[in-house]
Amino acid sequence: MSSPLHRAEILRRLANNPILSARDWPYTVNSVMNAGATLVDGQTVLLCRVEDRRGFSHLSVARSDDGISKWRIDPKPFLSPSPSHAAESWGVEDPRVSRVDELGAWVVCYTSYGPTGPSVSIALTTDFRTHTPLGMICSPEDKNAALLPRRVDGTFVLYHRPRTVTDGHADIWVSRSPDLKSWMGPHPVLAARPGMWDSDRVGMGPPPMETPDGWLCLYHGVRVTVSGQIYRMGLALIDLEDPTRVLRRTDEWVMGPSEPYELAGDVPNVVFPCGWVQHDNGLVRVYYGAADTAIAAADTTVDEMLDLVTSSPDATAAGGQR
Ligand code: BMA
Repeated sequence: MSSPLHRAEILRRLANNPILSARDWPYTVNSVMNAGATLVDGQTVLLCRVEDRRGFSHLSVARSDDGISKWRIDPKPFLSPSPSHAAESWGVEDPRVSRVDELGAWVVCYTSYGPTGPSVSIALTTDFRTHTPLGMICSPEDKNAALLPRRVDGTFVLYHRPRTVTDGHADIWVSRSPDLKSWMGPHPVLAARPGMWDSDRVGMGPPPMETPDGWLCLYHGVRVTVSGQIYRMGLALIDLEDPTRVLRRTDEWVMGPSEPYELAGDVPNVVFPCGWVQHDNGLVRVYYGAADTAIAAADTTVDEMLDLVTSSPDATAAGGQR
């Protein structure tokens, strides 16, 4: 029951969730999940992770006029594992899509997965029909990469999640590049918080969104419990001029698994955001993977997210990293 003591949810699930699942696909697949998202000529384009029934993933395009329904799904994958690239012989996963006006293109950051572990690769596209691979940019183990949509202080900025320690927890780091080929860093940015809902691992969700208050970030956090892992989402705000400096971070999660399609599936208890689309009227639609089985969406606004994150604890006391 709601009472004045219950806070309203800022991410409101669509009534027809999940909006895409394996049964919508024009060919036989196991599951669809974790989609990057963007607008192309007013249409919503999702770049979906599609897992086939061998267990390997590829990336496929789905388009919709309203971003909710009547999805047109391409009959062939947009990006499949490269046969000449052993590091992705187990598939390509979890794309984040950034529109980079300077390049007149979208940059797709995705996880290449193979026997050596997950690594980060990038590709360019101008039409979501063909792509130009730019290769692996972060060696194993590394994943959850998302590029800012513009340079900061002359360099491109990539958030990613290397596995740097042996105790199991993993944090968000940042690397910078003058040309998307050579990379400097990484530098630690946002850490898992012992004892909290994001105590074990954190990873950037969609490419951070530029706002007057800072780069608005939606990230996933993982807690390992005796009955398995729980994936939830939180918000953070990063300094516009210093991409290593976290200004604010919500103490509480902003969305956790609670609906049947999030609680049950190939991997129960997972909400995993990789894409969001900002509309002219201030609406932001977040696309997330539900239980590694389907794609769901939730609506919010930039103002609501900023109100919440700017009233969250000051993170700069911890040296701008939390
Ligand atoms: C992460 C990634 C995601 C997946 C999540 C939950 O490590 O592999 O693709 O959604 O685990 O299984």
